Amino acid sequence: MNATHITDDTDAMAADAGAEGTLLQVKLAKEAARFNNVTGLDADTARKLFLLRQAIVLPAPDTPGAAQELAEIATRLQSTYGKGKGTVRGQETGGNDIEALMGTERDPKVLKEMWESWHKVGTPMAADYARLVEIANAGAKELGFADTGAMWRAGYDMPAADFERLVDRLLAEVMPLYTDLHCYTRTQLNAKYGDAVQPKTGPIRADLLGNMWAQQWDSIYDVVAPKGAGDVGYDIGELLVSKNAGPLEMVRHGENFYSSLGFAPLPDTFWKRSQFTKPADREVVCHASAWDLDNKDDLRIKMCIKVNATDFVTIHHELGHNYYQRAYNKQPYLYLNSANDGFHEAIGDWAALNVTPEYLVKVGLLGAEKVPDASRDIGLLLRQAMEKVPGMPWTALVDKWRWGVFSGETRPADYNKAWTDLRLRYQGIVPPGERPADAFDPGAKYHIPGNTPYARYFLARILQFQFYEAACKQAGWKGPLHRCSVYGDKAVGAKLNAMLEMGMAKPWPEALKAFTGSDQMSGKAMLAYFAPLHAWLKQQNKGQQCGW
Ligand code: X8Z
Ligand code: ZN
Repeated sequence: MNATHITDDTDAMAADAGAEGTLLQVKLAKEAARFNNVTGLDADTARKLFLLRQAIVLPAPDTPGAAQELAEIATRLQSTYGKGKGTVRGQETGGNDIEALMGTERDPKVLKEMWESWHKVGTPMAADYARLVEIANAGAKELGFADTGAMWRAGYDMPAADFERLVDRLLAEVMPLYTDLHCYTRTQLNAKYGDAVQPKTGPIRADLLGNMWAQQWDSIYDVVAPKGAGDVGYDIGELLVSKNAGPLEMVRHGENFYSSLGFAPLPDTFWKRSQFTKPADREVVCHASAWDLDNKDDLRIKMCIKVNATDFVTIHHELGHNYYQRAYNKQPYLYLNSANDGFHEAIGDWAALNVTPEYLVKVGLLGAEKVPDASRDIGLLLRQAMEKVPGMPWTALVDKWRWGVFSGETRPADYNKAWTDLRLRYQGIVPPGERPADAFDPGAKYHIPGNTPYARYFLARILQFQFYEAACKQAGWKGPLHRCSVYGDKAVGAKLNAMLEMGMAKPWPEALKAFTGSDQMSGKAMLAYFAPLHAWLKQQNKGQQCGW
């Protein structure tokens, strides 16, 4: 496939297969749509018919050639991204490398160069994207949805309009925490770089935050760490390097966590067939993903692993997909999925929340004498907040942008302006300089050319903390929430497995209730986790003009 070997030929094959798949899915969806107004169906049949109608990311209309054109565009977008390059000090650099370097480079001139050169990847995508929107919308209309965005929002066991309100309600819950983190971070960046690079007030320059999309800021933890208490004493990447642990050992650590909860080891084929590191001899799509090739146990991950803390978390994230896939593999075909797509993204992130200092001691990565004591809690929480909290506005805005694009509210001529406006409004960030008239910055984020809906990551950010709080309660944990690790707890594992096994058979509130006891998504667990930090941030921000 073209994900692990991009050539013109594999692109052509992928496009053909994609078109065939779309045609079949649309045909089945239309047959299912005939039952839209039929009453008296049992709940299970009605659910399956709905899933059949709704479970396509990009539908094509019946018009001859439309499915083929859509598949060719989608393939071209994905491969353009996969082959994308930027420059670092004039040196051409691939996406995976430039992405990692954004976390370590500290020269604002070079960061600007990296950010701007990478964002050029989007420019040739703009026209293709506008055409893709046209075709997919025509397809969605034929299936009875107002537009493709409305179809995506319909996948949450509630009316599409209610889902939009749910996202806004959850975001509003956690935004005060984000705003305080933004304020504190801006102060530290101003102290480091000075007014000319980062002013004391207003938005933050997007390229200074240690990540190409400013979606997580933990890579600049060293820049914002408070003196003394901020020295948390270890960095997972450095621990791995000191142990001579490479990508494979990192994946073994991930597997070991799930094994400790009672999950069966990964099959041999996983180790033989996965792509763990970037092949030297060909172009691949480096953006991490997890695969289930036979709906049974041919599980694989595809990554270009680097030995650092970010990829340690991402490995846990990808394995979460694989364990979920295997847990629900006995479900009927249409239920071979997570309760909603946020659940799929949340399991592995939940697992990574259990990577506490005490856990690292247990698995032999950290010396017991190096465990940071309670005086380092603010540092630990701040580092964790830098990783998790910026994702809240970011994961909400990516699909807010697409919803506007699919509904037609945002016209192709305004694609980039709408993106930059949303980034400012929700994240409080600005590009490092004027954007060129032909810029298409959304194209420089994998999930836009990859056509992966993104609201799932927003839900996952909320859900992972709900899972974590519930699991720690089940385990009888009494200390500060962020120090809890359920590593080795088979009872928690069994309860988790019970939720995973349900697949998509039941509406998501039932799955959530099975594991957490509540059927409501809520930002409270996340806020409880970060409560001591939030109080500290408010102290630090006294006298500052927070917001942007
Ligand atoms: O795309 C991913 C995963 C794919 S399974 C690596 N994530 C989002 C992103 O990178 O933008 C995980 C967190 C958010
Ligand atoms: Zn994922």
